[in-house]
Amino acid sequence: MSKKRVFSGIQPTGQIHLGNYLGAVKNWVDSQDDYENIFCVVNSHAITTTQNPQELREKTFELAGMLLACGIDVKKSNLFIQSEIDEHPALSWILDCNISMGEMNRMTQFKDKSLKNSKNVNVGLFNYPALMAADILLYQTDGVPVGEDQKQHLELARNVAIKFNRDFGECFKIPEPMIPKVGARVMGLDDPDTKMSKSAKGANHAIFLLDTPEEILRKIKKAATDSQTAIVFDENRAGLYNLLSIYQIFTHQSKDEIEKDFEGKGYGEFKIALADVVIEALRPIRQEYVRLNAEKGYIAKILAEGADKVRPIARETYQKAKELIGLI
Ligand code: ATP
Ligand code: LTN
Repeated sequence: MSKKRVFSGIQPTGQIHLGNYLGAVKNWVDSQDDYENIFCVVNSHAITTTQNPQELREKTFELAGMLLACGIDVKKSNLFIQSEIDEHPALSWILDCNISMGEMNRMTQFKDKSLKNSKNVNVGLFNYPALMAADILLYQTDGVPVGEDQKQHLELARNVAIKFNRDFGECFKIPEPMIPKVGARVMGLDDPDTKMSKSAKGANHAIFLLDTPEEILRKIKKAATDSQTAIVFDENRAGLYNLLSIYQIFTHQSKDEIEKDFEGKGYGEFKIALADVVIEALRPIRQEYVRLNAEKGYIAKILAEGADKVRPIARETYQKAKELIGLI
């Protein structure tokens, strides 16, 4: 039986952090054997917010290197740059013409991002979910591994696919969201009520995958908790809950085991244990990143090969959509 296909994307908008890693990238890596995998550096999405052109180019290759360092294996997965395949914006236009203003207006990420980028609220930012739907639908995707924050966008992708298939004839597979049970929403260390984000300011907000051991320890020591003492999983104690969830993912222990190990111990001791676990998990990624980054030509070759492999799938779907809608 052939494997199901997964597709996911990540923007080259800044340094990749523990939220991106635990919510998405780690799951891509861990399930590479189970699926046919397509992963994409979505640089066209990145220009919905202001970018410096030269920096964007660099960050695109750096992010691809980072994904390889995290364990994306090109023998098992295709990795490519979104802008290398013209069918993404082309299909996005057809989808635009099949999404109502009302549905697009409900997207909460647009509201959040337009508040954060009030000087540059452009039409692309509003249309962002249509381009994301095109990314997914072009590849006849079965599953989309993402963090919790992308749930609403995936629902829109499903809805537009269902509507198109109904109105014009069978064209797109209806994709299923794949959202992890733990790690789907890693919160900011300085403010456990907001999700960890690349764009948030604050020196202690996020742990980046390239942080040094010293930086990781410092940030975890400073992480916001509360005035209680017991180390237990309690969703009402958001700061501690966030730290415990990170610990749980890296140690693969059950909640009971973790609570038992820290019985009678304080925040200080738990934070040091957590920092140790995170430092050791990220150490090989950082080392591999440094090694790979010295080989820019290698990364460019991987990306070109990835695009060449998936392009025929995108072309076939786009051609079908065009025909069904009467564009040729
Ligand atoms: P940010 O808001 O941090 O700038 P973003 O929203 O631009 O990031 P991407 O970098 O495109 O997001 O996200 C890549 C993947 O990481 C997506 O699957 C997204 O759901 C996931 N992700 C982003 N932030 C978190 C988080 N705090 N917790 C879990 N998953 C996350
Ligand atoms: N919007 C996503 C990034 C993204 C994506 C995709 C994720 C763009 N296209 C297709 C999954 C599938 C985000 O995380 N901000």
